[in-house]
Amino acid sequence: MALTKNKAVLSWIDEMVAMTKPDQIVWIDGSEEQLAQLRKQAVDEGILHELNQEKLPGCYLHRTDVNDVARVEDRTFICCEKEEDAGPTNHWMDPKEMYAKIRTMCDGAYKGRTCYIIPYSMGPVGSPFAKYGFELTDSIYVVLNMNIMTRIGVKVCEALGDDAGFIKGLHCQLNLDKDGKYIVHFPQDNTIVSLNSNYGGNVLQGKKCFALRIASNLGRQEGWMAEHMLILGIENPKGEIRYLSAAFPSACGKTNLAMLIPPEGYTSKGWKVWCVGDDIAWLRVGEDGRLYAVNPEYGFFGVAPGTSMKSNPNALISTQKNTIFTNVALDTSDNTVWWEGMNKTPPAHAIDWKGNEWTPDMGTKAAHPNSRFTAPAKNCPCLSSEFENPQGVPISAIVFGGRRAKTAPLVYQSRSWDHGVFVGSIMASETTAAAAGAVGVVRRDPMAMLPFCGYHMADYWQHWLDMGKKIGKQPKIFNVNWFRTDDEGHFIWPGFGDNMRVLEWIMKRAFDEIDAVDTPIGYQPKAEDINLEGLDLDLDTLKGLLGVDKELWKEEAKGIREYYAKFGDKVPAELLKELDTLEANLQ
Ligand code: OXD
Ligand code: MN
Repeated sequence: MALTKNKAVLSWIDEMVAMTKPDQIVWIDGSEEQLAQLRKQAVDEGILHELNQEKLPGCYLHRTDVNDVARVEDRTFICCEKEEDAGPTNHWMDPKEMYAKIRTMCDGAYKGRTCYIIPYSMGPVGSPFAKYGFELTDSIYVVLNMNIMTRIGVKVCEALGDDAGFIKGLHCQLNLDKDGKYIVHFPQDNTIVSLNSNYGGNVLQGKKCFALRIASNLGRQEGWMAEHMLILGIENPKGEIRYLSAAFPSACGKTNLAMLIPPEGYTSKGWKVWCVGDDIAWLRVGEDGRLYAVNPEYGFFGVAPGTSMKSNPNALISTQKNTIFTNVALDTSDNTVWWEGMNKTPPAHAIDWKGNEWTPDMGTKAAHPNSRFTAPAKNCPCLSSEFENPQGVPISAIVFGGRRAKTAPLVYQSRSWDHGVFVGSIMASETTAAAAGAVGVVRRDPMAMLPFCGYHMADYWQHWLDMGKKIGKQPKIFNVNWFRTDDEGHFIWPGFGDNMRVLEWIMKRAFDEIDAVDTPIGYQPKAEDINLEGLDLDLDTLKGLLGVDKELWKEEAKGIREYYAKFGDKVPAELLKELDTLEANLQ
């Protein structure tokens, strides 16, 4: 029986059902009883493998199709009316043409299958930040993952009531055709369609599709921001908690930073870090003029390889119950999971992510490098008590960062909000040897939103500038780089928990508690103001890490100008002015 009487919801579902022609329709009510039955069914059908329930209670393993292991950016479309509104960084197709294609591809797509209807909320149900959606799917895996990543069920329908402002989502697995994948967004009618995939980032629509691509459009219209940012709180020895949000491209340690454990010299004095979110932040101006952030998600969809008790104990502990693992290895000795970087001793025998027998001498990876855990946020030992706060947390600092071998210093602060927007717009990472292609190539990823901004990137920068004018008490904006290397290519800064030393300076700056040095690129710490106690790194090395090489930055400025040229005359004048200032400062 339908869980809502909302006419707009029901008529859209009727339309989808007429097109996809399912054998059965099941509304997901969010009850433990229904979820338990679906888990059992998934195990019986071989969709999930039940792991050792003593060691990993409520945990399951899933393997995707071998050609369905990551987000597919080249198959991701923003179908707004005009191509120029999608901008040069998005793929675009005419909405009429795309709808016609979808109608053909989805005609009878659910024949012989069940259509699961998932009512879900991004943000705490009832929060002024929250937005509601429905995802129709023929995948039990999606239902069970959505239950971890979002708030689902009857309560969502009740909170929506008769409102027509919901997000419509259709997911059809079809035959997982590797060349037929489509991840499509229609911002003008808040609709998402995912075809031929069953990989999380493509089909758990609440995450990238809704909370970033569609929500970035909603935020622009409604005056708020949807960002690819972690949110964390830093508690000082006085018990005050100050919050920051931070954007980094993939493979820069966002989940690790979000769950950071400060070094011993800090913890012994009472410093703590609280995680509010590890991937997405929705930001609004509060009545007091401050910027407030909510994590719209309910769980973590983290990369498993490299997660260990050393690198990120909080993440590993989060995965020890009620978690779905995808494409990790199965340790056959005790029916648990393993991945590269979990510990030093691989299992003597495992089943790899493709489902094949595996032994360490084979020289292949047991877990896919993008294998994932879907873990409830509630499992995280350092989850902030404000996680469910419907109003969100007040943000005092915004941090951008990338992976740069030489150019970007360990940390610098922008001179103003507009300069901070410039700093975000020029974010970049250098490709590493780990990825195919040339090493050291700069890939620009403004605000870490390159694959997630649902409209023209230059309009998005303008939105940032406009938001700055609405925020009475603007957070200070910073840039960090944990990845400077020495001449042999070794990282100089220890990273992980020691990043706390930089965050401490950032927060002091955000509260005007410490001086800084003015440099051509912005404000920087005096080396002695970064706490090095207990760290095997001397002041001169730190000075090197903070150094700004003018020649490299002149090259950088050239690269930025070339990058901006891609966006034509849409680049906001404020950003061009900041670029002029940077160039002048470097002379
Ligand atoms: C990403 C993710 O790809 O969070 O950014 O999964
Ligand atoms: Mn992400």
